[in-house]
Amino acid sequence: MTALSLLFMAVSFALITAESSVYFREQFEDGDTWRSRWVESKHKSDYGKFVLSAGKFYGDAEKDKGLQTSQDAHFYALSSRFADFSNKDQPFVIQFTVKHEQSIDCGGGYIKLFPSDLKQEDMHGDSTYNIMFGPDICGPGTKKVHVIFNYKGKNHLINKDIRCKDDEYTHLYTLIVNPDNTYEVKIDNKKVESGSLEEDWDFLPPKKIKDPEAKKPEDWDEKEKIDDPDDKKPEDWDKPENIPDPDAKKPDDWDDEMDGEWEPPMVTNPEYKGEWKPRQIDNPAYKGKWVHPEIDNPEYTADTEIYKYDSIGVIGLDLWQVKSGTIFDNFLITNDPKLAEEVGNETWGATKDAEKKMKESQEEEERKKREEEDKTRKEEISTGTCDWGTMQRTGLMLDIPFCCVSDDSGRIFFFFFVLFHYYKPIYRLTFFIIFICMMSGKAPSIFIQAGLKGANIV
Ligand SMILES: *[C@@H]1O[C@H](CO)[C@@H](O)[C@H](O)[C@H]1NC(C)=O
Ligand SMILES: [Ca+2]
Repeated sequence: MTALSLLFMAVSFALITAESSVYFREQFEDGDTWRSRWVESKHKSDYGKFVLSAGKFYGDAEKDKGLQTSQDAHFYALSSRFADFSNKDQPFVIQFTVKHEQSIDCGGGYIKLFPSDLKQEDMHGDSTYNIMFGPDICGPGTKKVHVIFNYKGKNHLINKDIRCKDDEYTHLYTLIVNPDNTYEVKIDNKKVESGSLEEDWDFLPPKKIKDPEAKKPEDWDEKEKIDDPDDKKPEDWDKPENIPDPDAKKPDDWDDEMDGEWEPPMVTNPEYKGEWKPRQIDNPAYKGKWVHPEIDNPEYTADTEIYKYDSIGVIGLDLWQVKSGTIFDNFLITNDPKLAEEVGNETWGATKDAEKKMKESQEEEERKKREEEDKTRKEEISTGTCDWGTMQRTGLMLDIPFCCVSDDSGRIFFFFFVLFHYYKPIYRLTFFIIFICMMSGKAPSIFIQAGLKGANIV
């Protein structure tokens, strides 16, 4: 064989091993057709509905469409099937995007991967899954990325704390599981955690345990220092802590008969030395800290295939959301981390900046509108424009100018109420008019009621 053909073989072998498989890819780019690929569970009758939406702001009106939860305080259970495969001897990557545009308070943003024997119509919270992965938020206390593996029938949570994103933008979540039993978690195509499956989950019992036979010998001396037996308390050590003040003098006008026997006040004794403690010396019998000897754990059996699942065939969204609005998109399951990174760049990476821009310009517009409204409101008030709508909007009783109250207590109460609760220079005009009204005092007190209602007091 020539060197060239050897090289050729090596190259084609590399190409073959580097060949990537995509087991599942879903980007919701064909309108309502996704409904034929995703199955809603009927385990409960009132699961929340997913709708196809790019949300309130997005980078691309079409590409950013994904599955959005649409009903508050609902469970969701939707899944999609793909050709069954095993991740034996190859990397495994699950990746998707999540956007909590509703500024989520409590709700899941994770996916579950099921073995292909899952009955999709009956999928529910207790259905057996292989892997659960993705963000979970509930209040300020829970903001984490779940990485749960089912190992020999039991679900195991990761021992590490991986913080998830809690803003309102789209984020890319990636989990890579390698056949050498290592893993990596990425958010927005950046590694946030990695390590070994065996170390970061409690799949296996510990390798070593403390020898149950071993006991610390009774005479094992663990004291590093002891009292010096030669050190004796000096005879003159003990002195009282407080003594009568030697400088104190009995006052001249002290009358023993009237005032009782005179006693000098007590002061701290300068010669007081405190409690005597013997000097410390090295313990000649010290043997060092006793270390409990360890033995191989008889319960431990190494497993080189912790990572492996024989059957992966369904991806599901099995969630609870208090405030709905989360959008899931760009699902990808592959054996090629590089491809996943590329796809991540082409999807999330391509639209994230435009998405941010759109949200920021919406916020800017919102702010301008609010300012504009504030301005008109102030103008309305200062020019004395008064209609029922303005009154309700401002909470200030602009019909006051017309409500020349007749009843005394109501008038006074009302005047002070307005003064204390709404005093701003801009309202001086109103105060002035109220004052005039009070002086002329004509209208019925029903106006007071109306005014209070306007201010949301009653
Ligand atoms: C994805 O994008 C990042 C940032 O632009 C870049 O560094 C990286 O090489 C890209 N990855 C791939 C596989 O194209
Ligand atoms: Ca999409």
